Amino acid sequence: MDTLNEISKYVQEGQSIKVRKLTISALEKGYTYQQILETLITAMDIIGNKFKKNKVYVPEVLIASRAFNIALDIISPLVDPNMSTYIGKVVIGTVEGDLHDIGKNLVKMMMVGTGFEVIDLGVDISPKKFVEAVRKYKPDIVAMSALLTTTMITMKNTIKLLEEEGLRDNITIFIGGAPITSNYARTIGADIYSTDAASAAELAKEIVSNDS
Ligand code: B1M
Repeated sequence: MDTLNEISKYVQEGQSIKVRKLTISALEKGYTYQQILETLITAMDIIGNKFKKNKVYVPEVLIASRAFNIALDIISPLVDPNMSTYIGKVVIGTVEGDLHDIGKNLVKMMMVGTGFEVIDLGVDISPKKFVEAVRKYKPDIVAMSALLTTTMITMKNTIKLLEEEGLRDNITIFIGGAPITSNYARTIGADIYSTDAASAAELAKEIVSNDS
């Protein structure tokens, strides 16, 4: 079995230590971070489909996700921009009640790679915490991720609170995640929406470039 197939197998099995070693070894062997990333995403897709069909359960998915995030941490520095390419600041988080962070972490990685400074608030972020972060960091973009239909509403509540606090006008609100649609984004007054991490970074770059 080649290294990428092994990474896929051990991500699916949630074997973090093996995934860490194999990711480092794959880089040493000359595999690119893109090849490793594709492998990780495919492995998560396989786990996701098994989860949907009740062939695996939350604990298995959780340990697979940990293994995924460990590998992502190893490859992330490879997409760091050099300082001269800095294009703006993003505050990102997964909304309150939602613990899914793989998609958010991918968006963060791609945005960093595009030249953004990204402040990652983590998961389960309330409207109040987003507001505090906007006051503290003064970002160009607030990026929110949601994977549950039940937590999408927090995006709307966050926008509302930013408006009430007089902070809405100077920032771009970017939302995404599997249940989000362009129609939903429009309805709640978000500025941009995207379906995947790569286009998220490109769109964010376009927005900031048009503003300057
Ligand atoms: Co959860 N889960 N989960 N889960 N989980 C889903 C989302 C689900 C669809 C599974 C299913 O098929 N039934 C379902 C949601 C149903 C719904 O609401 N419609 C579900 C459920 C129900 C639950 C629990 C309620 C299960 C339970 O406890 N009974 C529970 C809720 C916990 C909570 O959050 N409060 C739960 C728990 C978990 C784990 C903790 C076990 C784990 C998360 C671990 C972690 O993230 N660290 C987990 C996982 C991994 C999944 C699945 C299998 C995979 C999600 C994922 O990481 N995909 C998921 C099923 C599935 O999607 N097939 C599922 C890979 C990732 C790369 O894709 O996150 O979509 P994604 O991100 C994409 C795009 O959406 C986009 O870019 C990314 C890549 O290009 N994107 C953005 C994401 N954020 C963006 C932001 C942007 C722009 C683009 O701009 C800001």
